[in-house]
Amino acid sequence: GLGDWADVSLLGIPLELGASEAGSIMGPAALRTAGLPALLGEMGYRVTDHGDLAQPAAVEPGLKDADAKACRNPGLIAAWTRLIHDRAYEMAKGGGVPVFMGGDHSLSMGTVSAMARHCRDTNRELFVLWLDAHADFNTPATTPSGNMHGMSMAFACGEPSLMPLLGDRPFVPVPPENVHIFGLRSIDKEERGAVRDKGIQVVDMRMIDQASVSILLQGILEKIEGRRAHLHVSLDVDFLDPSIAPAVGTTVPGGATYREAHLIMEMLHDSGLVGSLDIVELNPFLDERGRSARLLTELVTSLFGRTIIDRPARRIRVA
Ligand code: HAR
Ligand code: MN
Ligand code: MN
Ligand code: MN
Repeated sequence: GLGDWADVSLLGIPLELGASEAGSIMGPAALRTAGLPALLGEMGYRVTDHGDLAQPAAVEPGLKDADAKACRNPGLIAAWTRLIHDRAYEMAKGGGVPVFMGGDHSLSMGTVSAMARHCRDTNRELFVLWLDAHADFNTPATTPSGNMHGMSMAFACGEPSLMPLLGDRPFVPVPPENVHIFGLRSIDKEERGAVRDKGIQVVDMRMIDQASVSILLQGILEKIEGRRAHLHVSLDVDFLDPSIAPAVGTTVPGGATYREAHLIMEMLHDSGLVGSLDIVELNPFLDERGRSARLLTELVTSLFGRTIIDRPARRIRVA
């Protein structure tokens, strides 16, 4: 509840097996080097750093044979998904705001499913803000690449062919109408059909150009405000324009600017709705003198209430 606003729980998830390009295994280390835990501490939060998860051994993923063949590393992604889900669920139960430092976007199969389960336990509605150039709504049957980071939103919404990845954990799907993809500018043909048919809410880059981040995000927040809600924010580095955040394997031109990204974080802070955060796809091997890691760290401080000048205090609310 509101009382535990001051607690932040950090977890490093050094996972790169969901992507084709190696390097996001170093993401948590780069965010630590950029000073994320220390800065949150200096801002007055009680920060608990749970360290990095250790790579689990592969499990039998339980997918149909053809589906397992269509995916890269399904046995390891299944093992990671279960491990991440278990830890994220425990962190949510412990109170405070969990911040998951990735690692590629397949980690959100574990974090979002854990937040959905936690919300069911606590009688809250889960909303997801997916800040990403991509929809990540592929399935083993539609994936053009086999990369499972392109499937995590489909999993979280209950894609049947992916369900075995979670093993015996209770699966709670996110209602597709509660999912807001924001910043979309790269989507595969079949993914596009699925996003439309499921009723996923999409703000693409053209809409942002025409209507502004401010108006479009305000609309989403107004829909959520006043409900018993938990907003999970999943920040994919490729949401940002590659000119300001080059450290990602799947850059797409035409992304969010520096100020658009900060404004989103500032508005999210003021909403008091954010209950948990993923920072994903940071690939420090592709960075330029740490600038992407530093920008992400800055964005997180904006989400946690850093302002340019003094404003009336609003605190992040813990769902
Ligand atoms: N849509 C493509 C695929 O599924 C690319 C997905 C890239 N995903 C990420 N995360 N980088 O958003 O292969
Ligand atoms: Mn993504
Ligand atoms: Mn992406
Ligand atoms: Mn909670």
